Amino acid sequence: MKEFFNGIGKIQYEGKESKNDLAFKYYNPDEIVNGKPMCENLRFALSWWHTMGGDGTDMFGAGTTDKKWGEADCMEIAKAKVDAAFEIMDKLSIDYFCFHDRDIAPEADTLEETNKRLDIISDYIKEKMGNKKLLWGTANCFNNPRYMHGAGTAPSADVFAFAAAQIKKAIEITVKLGGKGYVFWGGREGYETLLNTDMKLEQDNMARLMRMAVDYARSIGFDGDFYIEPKPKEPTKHQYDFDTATVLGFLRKYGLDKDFKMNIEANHATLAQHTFQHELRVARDNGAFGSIDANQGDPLLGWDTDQFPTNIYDATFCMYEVIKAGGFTNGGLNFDSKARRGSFTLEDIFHSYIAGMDTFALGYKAACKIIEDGRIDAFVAERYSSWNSGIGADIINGKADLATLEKYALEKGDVVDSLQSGRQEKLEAIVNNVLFTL
Ligand code: XUL
Ligand code: CO
Repeated sequence: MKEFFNGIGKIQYEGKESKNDLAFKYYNPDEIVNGKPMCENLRFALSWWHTMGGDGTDMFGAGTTDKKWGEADCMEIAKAKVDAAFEIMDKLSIDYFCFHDRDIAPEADTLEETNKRLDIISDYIKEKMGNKKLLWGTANCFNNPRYMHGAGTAPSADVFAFAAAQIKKAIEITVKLGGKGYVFWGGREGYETLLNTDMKLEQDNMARLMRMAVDYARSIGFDGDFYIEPKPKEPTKHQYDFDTATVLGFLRKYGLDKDFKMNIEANHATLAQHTFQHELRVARDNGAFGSIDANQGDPLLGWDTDQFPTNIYDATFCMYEVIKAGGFTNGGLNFDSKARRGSFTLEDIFHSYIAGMDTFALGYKAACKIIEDGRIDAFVAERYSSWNSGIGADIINGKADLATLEKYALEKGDVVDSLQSGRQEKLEAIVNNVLFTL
């Protein structure tokens, strides 16, 4: 078997004192934290599109990294890609992977031939998987020109039908490979101008497609989770899956809320002018937390840079939400991230993943320690303690109405004296204190 990354061995955990760039400083897959090995708490996944396909091409220039993997025809290249992907996963101790249909097998001239290619490559993946698992699969319904006006929200019924056929096949492959998740990300499901758009019909149709997908997947034995991955814009000016709150409204309107959870992506949250933690909190509070696309944007750029996550605070607050949501069930941390265009060598793949995995290992430990320390949670509980008894409990239990509250307020007089400081700076200092005594 050809080795693609000569000179790079299995990445070992060497601890925080290590100066070996090709070693984990914080991520120790077998270390028990919070009652489980770190690998089970974090469930890291490789993204096929960025890692195996992304060659650094951007709007202003050609690729900078050779990601061809093979020399012969396109199917030999697709197989070589599989070999290289599993070598990366083995060497980095990554247990899961995610893909779009078109990442694993290139589109042919006809749908029939494209599907044959998918059969061949998914058989090959199945053979090679060993102990690796598919976190989720999805269909790329945004790249081909036929989807220029959308797929499930296309004005053309023929395009909708084609997308449905593509999604059917992507679900079949996901099930065949034992995937526990299936993602809808609506890259072109939105509009550029309302002058040419029947927004209601488009959204009704998207819901129809999702219902068909759920019904079909369940009928062939898919017992995993469906996810919607919110993103407000890019490539489309306005995308219907704007953010988690918007998606929840959509799911409830169409009776899909029992079938879908969220796949929250950090850089999509920031594009929606939210924090990553905000999106996770909205999902958690609504029982809709599912999975994570881990990455980060650049605060000075307004687009989806998909950088590998290195911000410890963001990772900490993310993992705090994940722990409070009860941890991952079918979901995990998929690195929907790419090395910078200037980080063009194959070795940079390893540096990038090591940086991201170490960041989340640290973030996980920090989140556990914040919870164990208890000061933050205790402060929040105390801040809302007026709801536990007296008038607060009466309001919550439905025993109060406007008339009883008016009577209460008239008797009580002004309540400004009952206010307490929000202590934001104190709490931020507690977080720093916990982080830097890890
Ligand atoms: C695009 C994006 C996608 C989805 C899967 O911004 O995040 O790669 O994760 O289609
Ligand atoms: Co994503």
